[in-house]
Amino acid sequence: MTAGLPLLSRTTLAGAKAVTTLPGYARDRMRTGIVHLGLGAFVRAHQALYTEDLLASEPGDWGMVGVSLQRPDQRNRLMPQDGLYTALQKDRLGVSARIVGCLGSVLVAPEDPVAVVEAMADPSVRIVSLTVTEKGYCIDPATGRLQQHHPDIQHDLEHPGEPRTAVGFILAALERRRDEGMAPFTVLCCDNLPSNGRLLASLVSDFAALRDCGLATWVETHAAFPSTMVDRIVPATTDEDIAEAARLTGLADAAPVVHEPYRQWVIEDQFIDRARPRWENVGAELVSDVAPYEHMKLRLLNGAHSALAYLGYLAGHETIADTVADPVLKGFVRDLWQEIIPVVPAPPGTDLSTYANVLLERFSNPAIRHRTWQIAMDGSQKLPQRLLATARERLSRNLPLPRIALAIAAWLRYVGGIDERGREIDVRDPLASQLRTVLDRAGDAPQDRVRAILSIDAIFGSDLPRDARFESALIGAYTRLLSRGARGAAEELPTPAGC
Ligand code: CS2
Repeated sequence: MTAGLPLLSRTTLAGAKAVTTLPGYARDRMRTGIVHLGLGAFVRAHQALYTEDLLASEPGDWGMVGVSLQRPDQRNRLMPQDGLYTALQKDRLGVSARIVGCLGSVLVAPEDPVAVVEAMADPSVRIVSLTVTEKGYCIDPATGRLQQHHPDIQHDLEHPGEPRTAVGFILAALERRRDEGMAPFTVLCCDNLPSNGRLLASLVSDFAALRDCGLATWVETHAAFPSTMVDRIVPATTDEDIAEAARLTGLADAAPVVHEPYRQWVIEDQFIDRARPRWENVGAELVSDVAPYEHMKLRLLNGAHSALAYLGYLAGHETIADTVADPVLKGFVRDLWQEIIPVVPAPPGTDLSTYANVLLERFSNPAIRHRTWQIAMDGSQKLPQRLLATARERLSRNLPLPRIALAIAAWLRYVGGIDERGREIDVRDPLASQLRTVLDRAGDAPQDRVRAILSIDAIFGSDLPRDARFESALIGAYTRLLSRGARGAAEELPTPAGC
C-alpha cells in the first residue's frame, strides 16, 4: 500500500505533496524541553500539535522526547522517520495532512531505563508530561492511593534506579535532580483522571515515603503537579489510515495519527519558574482551577463514551459514530446527558446543554472510526470517574438514575464475556480475571451477579454496595438488559422527567 514511496524522513520531507502542511520552524535547531511518558496516538494528536503550532509561531526550546514505557513499536516506526509523522484531521468535509516535527526522539524504557532517567534529569528539560492511561498509575481507583503491592511498584522499590512505572521514573529523575542541586521539572499529567495533577502528586508522594522520607519532603516542597483537562478524539491508527497518509503526502509513514478537528486543553498555571511553552497563544486555556472543566469532560464526554461503548458493542455496533447513528442509542445518550447535567457544576462561561450538543456532533463524525471495543477497554479503571461519580451525586440528592444504571449494567454484561449473540468478547482489563472469577462464582441470577460485582471495592468503594437504591437500580437494569438486549432496554426507559 505504501510500496515504492520514499519513507518520510528529514531528507524526503521537502518532497511531500504540496497539500501537506510541513513543520514551520528550523527543526535542526530544536532543543528538548519536554519529556513525555506514554507515547500513544493521543499525545501525538493533542499536546504535540499544540506544541507544533507554538514552535511555528514562536520558536523556543520545547522539542519533545517521547518515552514508550512498554513496547518498542513506536520507536521502531518513528525513529527511521527521524521522529516525523503525519497527523490526519478528518471530518465530514474531508481530510487534511500535516507532518509534525516536534518529536525529536523516542526512548524505550524497558530496553534502557537509565537513559530515560537521564533524559528526564537533563537540565534543559522543564516539563515531564504523561499519558500512560488510567491503569498506568498503579492506583486504587476507589481510594486514589498508590497500590503499594502492585508488582511493578514492588519492582521499582527494589530497583529505584531502573524503574518500570511512570511513578518510579518520576521519582528517580526528581531524586537525581535533587542530588545534583537542580530545580525539579513540572509534572504535567494529561490522563483522563479527576484532579489528575493532585492525584499524581499524592501517588509520587506515597511512593517517595516508602523509599526515603527526606526525598518525599523535598518533592512535596519543590515539585509542581498542575492538573489538566485534555480533549480530542483520537482513534487507534489502522492500515487504511497508513494508506491514506501515503496517498495524501506521497511519503510512506508507518505511524500516522488520525484526529477530529476539535481540541481542548485546560491547564492549571502552576509551573516551576513559570517555565512552559506559551500554549495559551495557540488555544490552550491556562486557568487557576481545572476541576470544573475536568468534571464536565469526564462525566459528559467520557461517561457518555463508556455508556455508548458498552451498549453499542452489545447491540453489534463497531464504532461510536455507528452507535449514535442508531436512533434508539442516540436518544439514550441525549437522555443520559439530562441525567448528568443537573449534578455537574458548569465551568465559567460554559453552557452544559450546548456542550452536550457539540459532543453529539463530534460523536457523529463518520470519518472518525472510534471502535466501541477500544473505548470499552479497562472499564474497571474508567467507571469510577466517568459514571460512578455521577451516580453518587444523584443518590446524594435522592434522584433516580435509570440511564447511569443501564450503562453500568451494560459494562457488567460486557465483562461477563459473552455478547448478545452468544459470541465471546475479548475483554481487556487489568481486573479481567478477577471480574471473571467473581462472576463465575456468582452464577446466573441477576441479583447474585450484581451483588458479586458490587463487592469489588477497588471499583465501587464501600458506599455504593451498601446503597439499596443503587443496587436495585442496577439489578433492574441488568435484568432488562438480559431479557430485552441493549437496544430494547434503552428503548424501554421512561422519558426523563425534568431531573
Ligand atoms: C475515550 C477517550 O478511549 C476512551 O476511553 O473515552 O480516549 C476519549 O476519546 C478522549 O478522552 C477524548 O478526549
